[in-house]
Amino acid sequence: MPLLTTNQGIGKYIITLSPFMDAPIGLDNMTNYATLRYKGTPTNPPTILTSVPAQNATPVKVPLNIDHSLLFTVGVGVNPCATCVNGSQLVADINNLSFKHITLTYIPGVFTDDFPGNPPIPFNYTGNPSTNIQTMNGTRLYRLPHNATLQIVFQGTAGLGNFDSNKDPRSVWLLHCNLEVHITWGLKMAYLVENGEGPNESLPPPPSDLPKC
Ligand SMILES: [Cu+2]
Repeated sequence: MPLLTTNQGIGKYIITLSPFMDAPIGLDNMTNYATLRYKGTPTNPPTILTSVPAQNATPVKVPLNIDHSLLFTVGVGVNPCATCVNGSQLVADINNLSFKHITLTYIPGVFTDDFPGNPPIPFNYTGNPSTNIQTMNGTRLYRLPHNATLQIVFQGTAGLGNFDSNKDPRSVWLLHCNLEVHITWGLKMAYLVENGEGPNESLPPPPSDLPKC
């Protein structure tokens, strides 16, 4: 995707650059300015006053036909832990599932493909606060056919993805928090993207010398 398409009329332009941030986290919120001068611009072009677009006014092309609509609630829970100081440990979860394994080789029977696309129990916003904040542990994947389009509503926090459906191969794809510590708490899940048609849309078989479990 080009960063800048120079398809405007000959002239001198101002470019501004500011960070996109949709989470309430402190950051260096400066706006950078630069000028862009097209070839053939007169030495002293007229100056036209303009205003800077609103913060986060970023046009994004999104697909309009969706195959899978997911709602992911992201939370923190407390699970029993026999070896921990207080007998319990903080965990994080997506749809109440704390993902337990770092190694992501897809081994049939170890990873299952029943990751819930919605929270198992809808939160009662007008009820009493939860008393049970234990999560389920699991190594569940969400299965997607080749070339599927999905949208995810995240509740609780925001995430940025970098999956490029045009370039990235079919495989198991990990979705995780951007904070390392939360990943160790289980704030992750994975997609299992099935092969499509032909070798260009399929994962090659593992090499013959791949170590066995
Ligand atoms: Cu996190």
